[in-house]
Amino acid sequence: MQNISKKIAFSTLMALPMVLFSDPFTTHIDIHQFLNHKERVVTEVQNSTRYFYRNFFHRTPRSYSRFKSGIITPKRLTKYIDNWSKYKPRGVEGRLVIIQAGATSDGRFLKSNGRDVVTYQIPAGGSCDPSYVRHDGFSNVPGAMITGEKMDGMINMFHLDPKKDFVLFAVGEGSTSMREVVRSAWSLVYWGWNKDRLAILNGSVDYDFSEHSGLDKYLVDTPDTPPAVPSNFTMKSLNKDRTDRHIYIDKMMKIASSRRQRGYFIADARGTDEYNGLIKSKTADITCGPNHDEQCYSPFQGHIRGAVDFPYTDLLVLNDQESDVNGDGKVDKNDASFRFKSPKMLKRLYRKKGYRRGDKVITYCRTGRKATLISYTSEMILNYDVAMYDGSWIQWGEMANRTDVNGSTILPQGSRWITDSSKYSVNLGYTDPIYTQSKQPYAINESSQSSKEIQREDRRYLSK
Ligand SMILES: [Ca+2]
Repeated sequence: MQNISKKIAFSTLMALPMVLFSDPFTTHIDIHQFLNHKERVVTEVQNSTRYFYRNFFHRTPRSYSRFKSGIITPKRLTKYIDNWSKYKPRGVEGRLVIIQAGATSDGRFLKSNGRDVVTYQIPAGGSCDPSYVRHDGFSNVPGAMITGEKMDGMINMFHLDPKKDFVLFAVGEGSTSMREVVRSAWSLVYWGWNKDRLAILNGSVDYDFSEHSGLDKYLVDTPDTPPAVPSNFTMKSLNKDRTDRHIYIDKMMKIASSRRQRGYFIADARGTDEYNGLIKSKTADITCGPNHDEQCYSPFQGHIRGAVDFPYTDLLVLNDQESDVNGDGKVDKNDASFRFKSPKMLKRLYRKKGYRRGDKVITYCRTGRKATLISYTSEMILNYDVAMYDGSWIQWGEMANRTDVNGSTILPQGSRWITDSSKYSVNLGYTDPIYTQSKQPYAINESSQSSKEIQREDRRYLSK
């Protein structure tokens, strides 16, 4: 025991100079900066300290077979299903609630036992609704994080006890609903769900439980029916505020325009062509043009200054097909596992993209779905500090001093919210004519001083 304490004390001592003086935050702090930017420095020291503690007590396992939450293997899941009370992670009191997005290609679901393991189905599209909009105080954010009320509605639909139950999300088939499933899991993280009681099945049910795998005995034809009457739980009872996992356009502009962006690793999850501004970023709606029946595009393309090209598919294994899991008569990339790469490979991938130890990961994509895979990986697998710019390109790419085909000016010249300048964006390309939703649907409040209203509202909800 004494030896261990000595070892810990020694390691702490050795690590202390690192916390105080090492990158990414504190290398170039001199006394003037310290006096001028005391608050910033304090935050940065706090960040470094938090990073140190996160990583001192947490070591990412090399293989997913050791994960009991966050992301789990089919083998772990079969143990959970076979004998939940025996194999459940320590400290979990409640049930295993499996939420499967869509059936497998032959219409099947993970089996339950009607007692402490239940399986509910959600539509393959998950909880994702791009027409869901919230206002951040400056403009609308299409497809924003759901409100606390909606979150509570979701947990109560399935009687999820936020203080007891373990929730496992599983994708029925292929990769298409992966984004929505991870977004759902991320919403639980954001609203404070205990991370030790949350997981995603690594790979689709189709792949993991195919006949080929020998695990198809864990599949049944019908999922459980959700209770008829909703329960009355609330995420407020967890007393956990993780609203800092999302940032908004004002903060993103500050980070984008800061000179060296030291301490940030900004990941653009959309795809290389969108990153390079080579293809037009579409919005979900077909309400543009003079007759309001044309595809909407963002007025300009490119990426946020300092962001790296980090397509979310880079996180996944897309070439390990072994058998015809989707039953279309051929074995091709659509039969791949879509599993997450191993933690070791992910770490290497982040490093290759430019992540440096202690960086805060900032993620975005077009609507905030693809980017959640990077957010989730950072938070739940690698234990990196992460925040998501939820507005993403659907908001960012709109904020120009341009006139759309309907004759409306989006932002007036000189507005502090204009993002199509080299100060904020790179690889600028323009859509012409501008098929955009323009000012009205975005409800731009140009004179707004900040864009923190969603965060404020969510904090108010949690403290009520
Ligand atoms: Ca196939």
